[in-house]
Amino acid sequence: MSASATSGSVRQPSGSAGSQSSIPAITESTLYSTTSFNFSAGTSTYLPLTDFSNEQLAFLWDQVGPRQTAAITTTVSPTPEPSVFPKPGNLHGLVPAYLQEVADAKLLDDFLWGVASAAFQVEGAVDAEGKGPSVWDLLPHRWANSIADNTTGDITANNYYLYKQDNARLKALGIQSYSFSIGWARIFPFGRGPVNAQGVTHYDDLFANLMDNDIKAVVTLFHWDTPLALFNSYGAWTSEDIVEDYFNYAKYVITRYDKYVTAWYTFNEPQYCNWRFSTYPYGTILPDYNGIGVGGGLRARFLCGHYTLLAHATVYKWYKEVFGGTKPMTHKTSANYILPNSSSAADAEAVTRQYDFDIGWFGGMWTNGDYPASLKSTLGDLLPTLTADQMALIKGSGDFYALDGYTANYAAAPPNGIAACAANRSDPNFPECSITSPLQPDGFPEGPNADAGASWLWSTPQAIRPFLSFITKDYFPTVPSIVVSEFGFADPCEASFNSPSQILWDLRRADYIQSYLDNILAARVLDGVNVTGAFAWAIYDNYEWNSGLGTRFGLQYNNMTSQERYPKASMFQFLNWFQTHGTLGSGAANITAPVGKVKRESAFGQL
Ligand code: GBH
Repeated sequence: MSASATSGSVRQPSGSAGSQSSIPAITESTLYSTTSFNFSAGTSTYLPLTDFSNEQLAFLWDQVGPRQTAAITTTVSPTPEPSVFPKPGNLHGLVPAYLQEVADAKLLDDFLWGVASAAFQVEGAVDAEGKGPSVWDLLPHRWANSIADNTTGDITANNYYLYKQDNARLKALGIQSYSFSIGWARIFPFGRGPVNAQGVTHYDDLFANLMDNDIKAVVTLFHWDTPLALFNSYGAWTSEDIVEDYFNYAKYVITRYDKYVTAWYTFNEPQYCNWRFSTYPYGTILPDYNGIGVGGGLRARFLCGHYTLLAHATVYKWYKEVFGGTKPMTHKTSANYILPNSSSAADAEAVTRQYDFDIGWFGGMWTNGDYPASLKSTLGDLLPTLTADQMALIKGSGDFYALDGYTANYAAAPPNGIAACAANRSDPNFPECSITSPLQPDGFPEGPNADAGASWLWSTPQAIRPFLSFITKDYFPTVPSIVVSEFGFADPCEASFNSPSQILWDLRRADYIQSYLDNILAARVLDGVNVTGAFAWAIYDNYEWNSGLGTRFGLQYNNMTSQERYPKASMFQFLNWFQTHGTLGSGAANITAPVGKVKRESAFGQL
């Protein structure tokens, strides 16, 4: 790979930034600070957010601590991709089709499909070109042992500089769409205030490059990387101030990039608000704000959810009614298929409660805008009340349902009973009051388990078919269409292998993908579910939150030292599926790999 200077290879911002152009830009990435961040002061009191100087930015980076820098720190011009990739052959072909009933079925051309990522997990370039820190830049540096392998996201896949090669690879593989997120603190280093022109230029060029490669952009505005300055100044998602700051950020991004975007997600998985918000180390490395206090998990969780919902709905309304946006917009939902552990009424209620807390909590757009009754009665004053105006805002604030549905669970009522649990905030199973398990009622695992760093994940690809029906026909009958916005698998111990030859034949992931996609297709053509898209997580190995770099979800192996990517067998499984049932993008390389099904003819003659 050859590196070329950023200034020569990056396009200048084009198009109008509207009224935003009067906002002063941060011009320099050179960081300097004459003061050091004082942890004891910072965790006992709020830090006012009135100073948007470079020095103040450096002060924020002091809070994070020393960062790592990649070997490559300028945008790399792509080299040609192979016209044929190394791929599975005749001695172990791809996993055969699971569902003969849909073996010949085709998707419509407008089916949206591709691979997914998120800014923090793939970009690296942690403090490059004027970016501000996000809370996820802070945590791995300062929260001792919070990351399984004690790695940081400072470099990860270095996509910030390698995106041109990455996009060329997507094109060569024939992938139609790329689902990725924008880093809020790249555009607004302080979360609000001045726009960082260099960060904007980066995304300008990313969008332009995707267009040049005929890859559709599916964009998430927020995937958990909250600007750290907003934590320092008011506690981020526990304060209603976040709604306005998020709104301003969203307006900026949407105004600038709407013309390049095929579908918008306001938020990734608010269920994990906003990824372990309620368990952040308050009072030690983050301020103990708003009287929520250390251990105030539930209050933080539901306040965060509340402001997330309001922020989502505020952006949606503006997008449709003021901006006049026509692209489909929604938020992504994290939820898994739930089966009752027995035929008892109590276990059936446990299933319903689990769904209420997973998908009902953020499902107001498909109902009257309110929280489910079970949440209101169980949580009491832990759940903020929605006013009539807020409910009206939330109701209808989505154009389609986006499901990140990876796995399944069995649910049982707790031994002391649901009523006793729901009445007691100290009960270990409060507030769901349902106990979930990956074990079948007979004790056998529901499917093969993933890597230990994703112990929640079990390969249960057949669950997606009834789940899609359940969501769209039973739980939210008003849903017009549904996209599986993430699904994927982490093969056990992949990170402990040290050569591509051991890594590339990722059988569990390949098997999961084939069966999962077959079941999506069956939901569509046999069950009549209007499922209109599917995105595999992930484009390549990346930074898996608390599991760090040691748990891998990629359909491409990424060598984190050389930053070379290699498609795994699962990638060819994925591409083969869309070649069979849909369409691959123009300009694709020859990606055809043999399927290991029993045929009359094979490479070895009659079988
Ligand atoms: C997705 O979440 C995320 O959107 C994506 O960023 C992530 O990389 C991908 O999954 C793979 O994990 O640690 O036991 O508390 C999927 C939903 C939410 C499932 C957090 C795991 C933590 C379980 N995930 N959850 S636990």
